[in-house]
Amino acid sequence: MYLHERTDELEKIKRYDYGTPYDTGAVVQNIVISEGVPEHFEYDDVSETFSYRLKDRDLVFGLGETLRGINKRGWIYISDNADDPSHDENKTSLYASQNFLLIDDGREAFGIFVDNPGSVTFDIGYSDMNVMSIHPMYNDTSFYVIEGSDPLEIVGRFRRLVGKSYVPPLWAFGYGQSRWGYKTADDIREVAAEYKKAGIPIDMIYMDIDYMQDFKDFTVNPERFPDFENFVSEMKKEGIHLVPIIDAGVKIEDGYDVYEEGKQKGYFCKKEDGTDLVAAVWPGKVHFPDFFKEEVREWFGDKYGVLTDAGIEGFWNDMNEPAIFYTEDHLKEVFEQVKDFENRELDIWGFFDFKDVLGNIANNPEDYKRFYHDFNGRKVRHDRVHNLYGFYMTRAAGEAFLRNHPDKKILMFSRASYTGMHRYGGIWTGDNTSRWSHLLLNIQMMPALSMTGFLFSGADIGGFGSNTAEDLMLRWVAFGIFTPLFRNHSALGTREQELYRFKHTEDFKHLIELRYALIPYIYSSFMNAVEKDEMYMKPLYFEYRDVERCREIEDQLLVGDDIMIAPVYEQNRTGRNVYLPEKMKLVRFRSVTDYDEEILDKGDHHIRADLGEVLVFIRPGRRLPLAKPAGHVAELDMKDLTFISFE
Ligand code: MIG
Repeated sequence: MYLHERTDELEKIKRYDYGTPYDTGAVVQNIVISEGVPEHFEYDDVSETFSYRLKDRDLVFGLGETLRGINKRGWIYISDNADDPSHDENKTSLYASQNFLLIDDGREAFGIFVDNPGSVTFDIGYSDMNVMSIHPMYNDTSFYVIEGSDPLEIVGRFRRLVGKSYVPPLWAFGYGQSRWGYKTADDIREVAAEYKKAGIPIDMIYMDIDYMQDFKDFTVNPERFPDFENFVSEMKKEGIHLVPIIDAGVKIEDGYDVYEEGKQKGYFCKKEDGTDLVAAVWPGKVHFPDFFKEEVREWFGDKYGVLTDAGIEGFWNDMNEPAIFYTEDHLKEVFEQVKDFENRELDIWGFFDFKDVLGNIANNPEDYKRFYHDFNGRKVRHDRVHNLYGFYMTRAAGEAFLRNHPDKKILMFSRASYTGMHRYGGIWTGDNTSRWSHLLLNIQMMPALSMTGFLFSGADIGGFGSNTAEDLMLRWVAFGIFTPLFRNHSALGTREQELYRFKHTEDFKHLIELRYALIPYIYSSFMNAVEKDEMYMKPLYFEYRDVERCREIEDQLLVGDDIMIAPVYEQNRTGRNVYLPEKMKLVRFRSVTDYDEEILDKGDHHIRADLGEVLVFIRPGRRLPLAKPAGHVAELDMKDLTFISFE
């Protein structure tokens, strides 16, 4: 880029500072601070609220991992990373804070990025249908306004502001099987063997908390996983990468090296009085590493080496909002309160108060005020920078991978996130439920994740909580084959949902084979999005801004530059309505080799799609490459491609 072009480019981004903003690490460009009120907004000093009058035709996109639809109008969203497994439409927060929004009336568009790591409320026409108001809980904010002529240009500019997205190893584009409940090496061997028997391609099996010794990070239970290193290579010979989970909390246990070192070096988060916070998560009592300190990140990041030394090449970081079952201090208070209740005659209201005391122990907001970080020499109470915790845990890992394995890509994705983390890893969207509405939620969340740079992302396919059903699984997999992170995961105690357990094993095999055949397209579209700061999945509107109908299409997506998809996400359907913004070629896949093609005109169509079928629409002048399916990504011949084209 020429210098004058760069200068021009930077002039399209304006930054307004309030209070004393933190250097969160979200932004990688140096933007000079402008005076005055952010363009398009009014600012109220008293309530510390930014407000924008929504025009009738304004569409609002963004916020990454959030609930509801693609157009965010009509609800209130709060960036306040939360471990909440019930993703109902009436909730306001999930595990992520990706404070980028794009507002577009079809003629004029602009983006905003609110760089504030505390809680930020985005009221997008909830309190007043015609007003969008933005209120950070704590004033310390860098507020960016990004100008541009259309949504794609604005997204690109935002993405250059926050830096290049993380790229995983190629094999991570394969299919992965996960479940909370694989307890032994034999459990995992069985999953691998069953996939092989069914002829369903697979590249990863995930290891949930049960592989650890008493839920201690960077340990492996030697009874359940004897000779772990050999097991890792045995699986690798089978073409399978094992991907273990790492949790944020470090178990308090004498003799446990991670605890001992962290304690001795003062690496854990401290309370006001300087003692280490004691919380409880899966391991029982834990301390939380203070990932805000570079030294701590280095130390914790290097610990992943315990597992990479054994041949592990990928991880998922969990419970890093951080999730807190209880803190020791809060529990003490609760017991005191319970005693009070015991000594008084409980009327109905008293009973409800009592229930609240007991029911609000986990992830209690007051607990996030009980500890502090050492952040660039500043002592900061956790709640003011809460949304950075998961980012910095993942950053610890990502920085260590760069340091210790500079020539290698390591798979990494996290549950909690903040903008900037997209440079170090992807995300999965947390504990969804086996519901049809959550398949739609997955479809609608993906383009927002693409906007914010979290390109390597996906949901728990089939649903994490509650029991899945075979038809839901078929439809969800038929969509999941297009998401970069493609993982079937479920919770302990729910119906087992490994694909070989169902009756239509052949259909699942065909779907996963189709995914593998599509990897050349998926991977090159993904890399293109990384390199050019573009979106991997887009709402139709972003490419067909002049086609009126596309303003409201929330259940069809563009994948890369060449195709559109229209997943079926309702039960007992044999097809669905699809709107074509221009003439396209429909390819209805039953398998990689069994498909029919039809050219369809612009407009509305009802299109048949039976269980197990996948609808792909090729745009004019584009073509879809297909590889020959293989059992593992490493066996794919990325050069031996056939093409379905629409001239
Ligand atoms: O409290 O490790 O979102 O994927 O299976 C639950 C057990 C902890 C939450 C994660 C989920 C994982 C589960 N974890």
